[in-house]
Amino acid sequence: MAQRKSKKTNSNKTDCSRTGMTLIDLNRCFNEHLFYTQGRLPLSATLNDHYMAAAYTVRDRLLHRWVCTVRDFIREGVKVVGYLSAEFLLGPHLGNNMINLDIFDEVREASENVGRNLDAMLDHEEEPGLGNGGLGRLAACYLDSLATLEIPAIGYGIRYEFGIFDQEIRDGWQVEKTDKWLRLGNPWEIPRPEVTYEVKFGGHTAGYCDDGGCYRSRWTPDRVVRGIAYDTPILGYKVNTCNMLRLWKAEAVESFDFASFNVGNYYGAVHEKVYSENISKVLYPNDEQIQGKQLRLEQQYFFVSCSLQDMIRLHLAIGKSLEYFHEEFAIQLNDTHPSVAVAELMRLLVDEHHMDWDTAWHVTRNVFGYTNHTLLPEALERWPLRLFANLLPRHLEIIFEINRRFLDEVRVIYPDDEARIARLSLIDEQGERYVRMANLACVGSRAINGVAKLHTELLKTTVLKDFYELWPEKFSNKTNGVTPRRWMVLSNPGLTRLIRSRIGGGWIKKLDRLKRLESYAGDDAFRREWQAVKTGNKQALAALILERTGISVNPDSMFDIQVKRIHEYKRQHLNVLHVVTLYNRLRRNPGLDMLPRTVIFGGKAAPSYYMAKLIIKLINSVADVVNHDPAVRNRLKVVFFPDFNVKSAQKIYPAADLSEQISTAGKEASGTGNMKFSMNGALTIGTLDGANVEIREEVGADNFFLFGLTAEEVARIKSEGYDPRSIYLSNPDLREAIDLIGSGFFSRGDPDLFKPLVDSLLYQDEYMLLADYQSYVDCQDRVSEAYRDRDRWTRMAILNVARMGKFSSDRAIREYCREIWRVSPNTVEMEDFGDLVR
Ligand code: GLG
Repeated sequence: MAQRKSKKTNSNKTDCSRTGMTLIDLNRCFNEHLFYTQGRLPLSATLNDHYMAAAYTVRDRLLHRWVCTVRDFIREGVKVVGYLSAEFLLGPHLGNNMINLDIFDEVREASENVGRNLDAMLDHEEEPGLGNGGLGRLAACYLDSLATLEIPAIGYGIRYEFGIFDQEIRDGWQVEKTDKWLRLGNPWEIPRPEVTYEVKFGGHTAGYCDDGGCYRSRWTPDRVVRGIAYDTPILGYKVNTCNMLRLWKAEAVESFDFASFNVGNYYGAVHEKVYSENISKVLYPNDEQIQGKQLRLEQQYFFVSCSLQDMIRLHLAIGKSLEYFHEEFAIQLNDTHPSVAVAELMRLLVDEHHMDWDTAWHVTRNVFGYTNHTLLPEALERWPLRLFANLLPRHLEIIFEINRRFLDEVRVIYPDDEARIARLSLIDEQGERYVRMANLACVGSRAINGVAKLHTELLKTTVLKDFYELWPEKFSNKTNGVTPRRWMVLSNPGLTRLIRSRIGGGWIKKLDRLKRLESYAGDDAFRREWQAVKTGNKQALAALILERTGISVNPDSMFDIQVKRIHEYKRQHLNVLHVVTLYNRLRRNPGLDMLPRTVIFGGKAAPSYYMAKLIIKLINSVADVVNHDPAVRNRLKVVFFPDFNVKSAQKIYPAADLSEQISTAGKEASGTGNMKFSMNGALTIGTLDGANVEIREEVGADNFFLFGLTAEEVARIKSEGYDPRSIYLSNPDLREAIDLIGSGFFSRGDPDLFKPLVDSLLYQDEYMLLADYQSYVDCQDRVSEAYRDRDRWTRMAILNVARMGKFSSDRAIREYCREIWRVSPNTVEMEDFGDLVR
């Protein structure tokens, strides 16, 4: 077999003609896939056929690089990052892979050659919505950066048959529709029916003495499920590294229970199959909150167990002993969702691979890192002990043993501090007993990190304070980042072209280089071109809004956008209070010279989160009245953009003038939408929360619209006793806005509809909207003033983009690699496997 190495990285001419990168190669491959994969002649091909042919054409090129990457894994025994995440919100693949392969224009031409518009094909792709929001999207950005930085990595998660629900709006209310993303097949994944692991549930344990006289525990489960690997290639930008995302699908070990079948119980026979497959059936649609649902724990354990077994198999396959597992793998726990991994790795090492406890604990403690993504107390995962014991009896034993040893250590350091011991314990013993997953993750990890400076500080002083005092050296901050490939190059081609025309394309991999744009902020011609790009993006979004909602918006108005999950702490209803305030001004003074604004909202509410759904209804109700009031005369428009997802996000961020990042300070761990807006030239109105703090630091206070209480002030006012009603009574504008909502004005005369919302503001106001209201409205007035001066605004926007270098996920991943995972890049060289594939 002749295998030649081609030195050129991501060369446009590889020797392997099957996956060549020239237009001729691509044309041929496209037509071959149309014919041999889809079984179509061009004259009968549908849009889906063309999309599939394009996808397979691109995928072939990914697979070539993937094969080379795996070859290096095996040959060079490099340390690998295992990123465990219950969510990966990837978004559509085709466009992104074309960008990363650097064949966007060629594929556009190849598709035009078969008479198909590329944009129609890109639009046609169903996105894998295997995540709720920021956390899952962060995981996807990190996979892109890991590959781009040439770090060997595997993402591990669940192949949900149904991802995050599709959102429809009916009569102003959110209606959830099942997400059938696999309906037309998924050309990006490769099923590996031979890569399977068994995962045990339930049953009981019994002690025994092994041959060496050691006391051990044997687990006899009452149910076994099989996990099957589905692999998706993840290519880096203009490199040959192609990592993989390995997602697990659950199946029954035996699809038919023949005993039941033979006695005529057909339904009984398939029950086992249905039951097992349930595990990977659907994503839980809650982003900040979990309820103690058994299926959720089953999902977590299922994917964690498959993933750890897989890593162990890979480790053993290269001939290494498991004592060195932590030297070959660095495993990151993306939130507490996969934290049962700490107990599972102990079980695998001790029970299945017969390692002694101390060695196994050494390996475990050195392999894991834990990222915390939220301070919200209701989002900290705890499992009722009884539920945990029923499902994972052996793991509970292991957790008790870890806890016993851990608390013994703690007692030496803090003798007689029982309160502290109770707080650190892996088991919550007050009232009903719970397993505390964050504590398990902290005890079982080498490194613990928050996702923005402020968040990490708050972790150290609040929810993880005791752990910080115990092990300050384990803590560090890793401020989130987003990938400029998807969030600039792919979604904003106009801006990318403009930036390239002045400073080249080096910034796409080294985002700090955007700094060079600073000198263009004062350049008239550049500013005009910049404005033209923004206007084009706004026109495109306006067309999409019209198509999706029937609302026609004016691209010359300021696009003021808040897109993210709907949650009280994110305060979409504060934004609504501002809208109502503007509306009241117009009603009071019909001739008012007001800056025309289009206020756009988008985001899903967890299906069981009543208040969030009521906020959606409120937005739509206000929109309905405002948009139809002739007195407003197009100075104010309100839009709720339905079904906000990665695909629509790619059209929304580039069209924004103003980015709303208005969470109560101390509540949003980081935020990543804030970064995407800013990278696309929107200015931010925001509180000092999450990564807003660092965005403001980077872009400069003059280029950021700051308002509201600080996290410290929020905490202080709360502790002193906060009285929202007195604010309501003393602020006439606020009162007018709230009263209008409460009066039934926006609800066809029904004063009850929004009463729960109004009451929660007046009598509780957990997220302190009223405290921040005036500061927000004043700040919005400054925004309007600034927008009137287009040149000044554009200068600020350019400086925002120029100073966003820090928020590339490449920077974040470099920090994780250096400080947590201790892994280094490995350049993959292309190899011609010509004789193998010709
Ligand atoms: C969390 C937080 C966000 C954060 C994201 C990624 O709420 O503030 O940006 O993770 O770290 N559940 C989330 O989306």
